[in-house]
This record gives sequence, structure tokens and C-alpha cells, in this order.
Amino acid sequence: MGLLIKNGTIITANNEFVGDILVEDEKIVEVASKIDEADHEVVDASGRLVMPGGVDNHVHQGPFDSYTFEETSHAAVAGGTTTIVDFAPQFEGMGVIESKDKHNEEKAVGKATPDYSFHGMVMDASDSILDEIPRMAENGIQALKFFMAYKGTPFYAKDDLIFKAMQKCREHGITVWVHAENGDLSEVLTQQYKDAGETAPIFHSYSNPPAIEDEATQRIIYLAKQADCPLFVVHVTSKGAAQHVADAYDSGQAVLAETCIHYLALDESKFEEDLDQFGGAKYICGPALRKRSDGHQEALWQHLRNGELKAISSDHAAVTGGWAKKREVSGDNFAETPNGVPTLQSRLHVAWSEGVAKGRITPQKYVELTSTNPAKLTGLYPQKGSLDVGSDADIVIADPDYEGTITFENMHEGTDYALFEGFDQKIKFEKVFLRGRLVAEDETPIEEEKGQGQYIVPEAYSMAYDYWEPREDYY
Ligand code: DUC
Ligand code: ZN
Ligand code: ZN
Ligand code: ZN
Repeated sequence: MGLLIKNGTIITANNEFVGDILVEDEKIVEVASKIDEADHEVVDASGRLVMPGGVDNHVHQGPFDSYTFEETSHAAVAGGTTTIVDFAPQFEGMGVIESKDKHNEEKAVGKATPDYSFHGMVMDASDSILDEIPRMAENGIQALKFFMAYKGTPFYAKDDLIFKAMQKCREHGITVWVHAENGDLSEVLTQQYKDAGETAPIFHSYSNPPAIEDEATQRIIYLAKQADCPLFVVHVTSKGAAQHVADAYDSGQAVLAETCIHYLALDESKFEEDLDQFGGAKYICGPALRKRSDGHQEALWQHLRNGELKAISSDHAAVTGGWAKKREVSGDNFAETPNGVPTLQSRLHVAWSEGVAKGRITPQKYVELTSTNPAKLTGLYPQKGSLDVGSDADIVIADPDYEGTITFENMHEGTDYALFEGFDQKIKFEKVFLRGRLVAEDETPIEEEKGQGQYIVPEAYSMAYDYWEPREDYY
């Protein structure tokens, strides 16, 4: 006896039809216009959308003073996300692989609610990480993130290290992921505003303007071209950076990129909120929110439609203690405010409400950007991000006629505010299945299912390599 989801409007990245899905032993075993009920447990999805569970390819559970899997990862399933890919922080003096295993053991095993996987994240930026690259794929790391930003920290990586890593990564099917912002310029501007006594939240944005992202994005694309290595640019926010990515991608270079939900929906006017209580702290994240009137958001939507941006992730990094903690630590100074925003639970709501409901993207494009491509980019496809026979039965049943509002009372992110408070919510995830088990109903995580998430080991040579052919004149 299996689980039979009947009469739903099935939406995948490349198809839409009314039909049935049969699940047995955690997998999808049949998809057809009509499947006999036999002795199956039937779930009627008439008038509802049936989509693959969301895959979030960019989440932080643990580093940057943020909450861990145990405290917040069940927020994922409440919001329709069944798989998250976390950036395992590298501990000082420890290798990337060993750090990932330690982070998994301490923070995730038995605690994660959705299924999960990891990227490597270079936080002790020295040549010693280069020796690990040949062993990464077999140890469950298919992407390695570097920070061009945050000069003065142990994770600030200079061009020479990233370039040497690129030369090795291409030999071993590892994709280099980069946070592209000019760390020197950010440091200078931040200091200048601090010296001038300009410490209000808006100066976070002025200290980290589009120019620092545009410049670093173009530079890293040149480095990747010279190293002949597939590149993934994380959290693209500006129209200039997005254009650099699009130009490289359209020219045939293996340069892929994402944007994140908050850059599509929020802008720097948020820094004015609750000014007397330093309310802008709620919105301080890296890169900074942009000015809406400069057209960044519409450019990002256009590049998403064009296929030049591949995914909408959350970059969830909910600072432990929330807004109160951000404020306390900062002394009401933007430059001292911990970076990061809680976005895990609302990503799919906002992407639907701002994207599909406003006619910016189709439902199929929505599935592609929030589930299928994120799985491909992280070496998890077709186990995740798919409704094909053989894929994990990670399935959401959603009401697309829902009319609601995002509000703090419904959040499970452990923090003390909802980043998208007051936003329209035009979709509701009525049932969320993870490997065929009901893990959330009416957007409430099911208590007994918390902590049941499994670690999924990714495949190397993920999506960016589909766009890559080794250059013949490489050396
Ligand atoms: N970059 C991220 O990707 N996440 C949080 C902070 C940052 O700088
Ligand atoms: Zn980053
Ligand atoms: Zn991030
Ligand atoms: Zn909760």
C-alpha cells in the first residue's frame, strides 16, 4: 500500500498537467493522468498544485552567530522547503572536510527537519585548503565557497588563493562559489562613515554600494576564465553584477549565479524602519539591500526569466537572539551589527507572491528556480528537485488561491521578527511530504517529524559543469 496523491495540477520545471502521483518506500513510483486507487492511502489534491518540495541551495545553520538546525530548520518545512544545503563553516586550524564532518555531527545529525547537504566554506583562508581539493568530492563536498569580502577576517580570501583553488577544482569536479564584493573598498568606506559619525543603518548600504559588487563580480569572472574553472556567484543583488554574469554566461563561459529572495523583494528604504529603535538592524545583511528606484530588482527578475540567473535561494542566516541581539551587539552602529537575515520560511511564499502572482515568472519557472535548479546546482538532482519516477517523494500540495499575510505569529525561525512582515502571502502549503512522510500540515511542522532529516551526499560535477568544456589551449 502506497500514498496516492490524486487529481492535483502537477507542476514541474518543464511540464504542467492534472494527474496522480504514487509513492512507495519514500520514492515516487508512478506519475500518470490516472492511477487506480487499489488499497492506497489517497490524498485528494483537486484544485491544488502539486510541486516538488523546495530546495534551498544557500542556507546558514550555525556560523555567523546564527541559529542551528535544531532551533530553526523545521521552519523550512513550514514554508514548503524539504531540502536545505548548508554552508559548513571551516573551523580555524582545521580542514574544510573535517570541519564539515564535525559541523554535521554536532549541529545536524538527528536535529535537522528537512533533508540536508553541505557546501564547504573557506573560513581559514590559507594555501592549506588546496591540498584537500582532490579529496573533496569523495568526502561529500562538491562546492567550495570563498569570500572576496570581509577584509581583516580569517575568511577574507585573496585573488591568488581563489585562483589556485580554481585551477585545482576544475580537475576534480568541484564548483567554486564566490561571495563577490571588494573587501578593500568596503573597509575604506565603512571606516570613513564611522569616522564621520554616520552610524545609522542606511550607512551599511552606503558603505557597501553596488560598485563593490559589480567590480568583484567582473574580476572573479576574469579569474575563472583564466583558470578555466566553472564558477557560481552567490547572492547577486545589483543590475551591474547580474549583467556581468549574463554577459559571461551568454558568451559561453561556465558562469552561473543565484539571487536571493530578499534582494527581489526588499530595498534600502527598510533601513528607515523604527529608526529610534535601530530597526534597520533587522535588514542588515551582506551584500546590502539596494535602492529600488535604481532598477536592480526588475533587472534581477529579467535575468531570472532569461535563464542567466539560475536560482532564488534564501541565504538564511538568522542571527541568534534576533533583532534584540543585533541591536545589543551593535551599540546602534551599522558597522558593528551582525550580518544576516531570517528568510528560510518565507522564501517560497515571497517568490510566489512577488513572482508568479505578479506575472513576473510562470509557475514552471518558479519550480525551476526554487527547487529543480537548486538541486542541480548542488549535486542533488534527480534525487531532489524532481517529480520523476525514482526521485525522493518530496512533494508539496499548495493552494494557489490563498489570500493571506506574512506575520511573525506564524514563523518558526526562532528569531524575534518576520523579515517579510506584512507581505502578501498568495500561496499556502497545505501538505508537505518529505520522502513520503507528512512533515508539515497547514504550514505547521509536525512535532514527531522534527529532526528526521537525512544527510544527502552530493555528486560532484554539478550543474555548472554542464556548461563547461575543458579549454584545449589551457596551459
Ligand atoms: N554571505 C552570505 O552568503 N551569507 C551571510 C553573510 C554573507 O556575507
Ligand atoms: Zn556571502
Ligand atoms: Zn550566505
Ligand atoms: Zn517551530
